[in-house]
Amino acid sequence: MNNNNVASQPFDDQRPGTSGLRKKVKVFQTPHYLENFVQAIFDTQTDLSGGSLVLGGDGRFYNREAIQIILRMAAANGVAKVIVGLGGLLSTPAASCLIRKYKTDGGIILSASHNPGGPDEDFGIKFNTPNGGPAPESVTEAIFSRTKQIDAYRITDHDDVDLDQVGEMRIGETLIQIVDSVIDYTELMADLFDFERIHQLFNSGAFTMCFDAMHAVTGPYAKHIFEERLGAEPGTVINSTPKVDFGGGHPDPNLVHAHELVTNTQGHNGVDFGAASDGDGDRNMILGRDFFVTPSDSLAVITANAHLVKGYTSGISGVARSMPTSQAADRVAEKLGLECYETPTGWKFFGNLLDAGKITLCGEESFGTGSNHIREKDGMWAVLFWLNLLAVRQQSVESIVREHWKSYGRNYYTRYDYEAIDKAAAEALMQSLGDKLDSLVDSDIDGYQVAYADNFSYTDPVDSSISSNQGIRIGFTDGSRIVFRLSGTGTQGATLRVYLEAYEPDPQKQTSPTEEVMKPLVTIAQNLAEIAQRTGRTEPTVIT
Ligand code: G16
Repeated sequence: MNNNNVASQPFDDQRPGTSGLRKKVKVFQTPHYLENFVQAIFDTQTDLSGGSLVLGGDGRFYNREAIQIILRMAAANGVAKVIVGLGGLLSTPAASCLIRKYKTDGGIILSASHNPGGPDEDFGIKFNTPNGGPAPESVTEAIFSRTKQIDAYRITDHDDVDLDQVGEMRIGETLIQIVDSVIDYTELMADLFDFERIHQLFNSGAFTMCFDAMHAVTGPYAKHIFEERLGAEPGTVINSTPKVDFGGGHPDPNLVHAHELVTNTQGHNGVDFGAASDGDGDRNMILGRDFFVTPSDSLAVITANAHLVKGYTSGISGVARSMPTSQAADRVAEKLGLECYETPTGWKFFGNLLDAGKITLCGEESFGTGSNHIREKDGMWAVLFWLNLLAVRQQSVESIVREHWKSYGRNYYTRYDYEAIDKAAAEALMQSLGDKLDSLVDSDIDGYQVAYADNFSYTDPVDSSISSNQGIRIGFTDGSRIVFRLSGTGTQGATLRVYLEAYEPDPQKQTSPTEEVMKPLVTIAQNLAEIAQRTGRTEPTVIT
């Protein structure tokens, strides 16, 4: 076995975005591209030499090839042990679970999350630190700096490892353990949730569910947990076989892309409970019969009801939400006397708060919810939380949410995405909006009084690091809000996200359709940002 030092040259586009480095597969297949980035991880995360690593991905096209390359590089870089998911598969939450459980020096997760997969689609890679969470900006910036200087990487000559058998093998001195992460992950879930009670709910014969794995990584986890452990009817989990191209679909659990699931929840024969997860299993969507729970509301309901769920009965320390997420959770926190933190978009910003015990629960409008059990958002966890809640409260999803609105008011919410727009035009749009902010404060726009207008900047309460330029917020005196941001996960041009929120405290007025309530705010947002003039788009690509 030879360790080779392969000469290379830096690529200038390897700065990780909101969640790791995401590019088209073709870019990752460029000679030395993946290798350079991985070498930058090994060069900057020096504990990995002589240490241990978790490795796996969401199963998308190029997952297996990338794993073989990384294993050979791990061996050449002196990693003592690599724990790999069976078949190269690890959901992002399961990877976080393994890193924490086996106390490794970090993990490499291969995923482009909810983005489509296939030879012409997306791939991604990210490093998670020993707490199990996405690397903070200090680490991703160090990795990026290294990619700009790199001139060689180390790789061992070795045949491909068999990823499809649980067991152990070696590449030189490096021990490779292939594990079935479904077992470790299920154990963690069984600690947090009342599996017996959920089993009774399924056994009652009066409760039906559909879970859409979207041909992505949660299939094996969901089949095992829902159907084998909790007694849900066979067939409860649909699209359960992970595929390299996610069956040609877009593994994004929202009303647009999980249309099969949505149909299954509609009408008299609709199931009582519907849920879906994304490509790498960290996102979730929650549905009742003919009823959609916004991710922001889901976080608020979970926070308000945590005391009813096994792993959280002793209370929660605090809650956090990303800035564009609706303020529904803030209202619950206020009532419960809890701290509620507002962080920039990106799960990595919750890590310090969780590690310091300042929060127990956190969530994002982008279909992410989680707790201190790991350091990633966790799709299956959110679904199990709702199942446990339904089993305890013996009410429908809709009645739980409507009761919640009665107590706390309703935060209507919607997001408009303008995908793949010209990058320069998107940046100019944000710049021009930013220039207007001072003049907007206290002004009246179409009858809405502006209370504040700023560019969000976050000072981490634990390490005092500052993240500025995190999105433009325009808040109105009636509690409604418009937020503008450019996405950090797209792989083509720029994606403009417009987040809209309106607050309705009066239960009599909480039944209006979201589109209707949002109309005036949509018009304000489109005019203020001059979206059509600057991007040529009169309609968003996706509304969620
Ligand atoms: C990632 C991040 C999330 C973020 C989402 C969208 O999720 O982990 O924190 O909310 O991207 O980010 P953006 O608005 O910048 O596209 P995932 O599920 O894609 O890893």
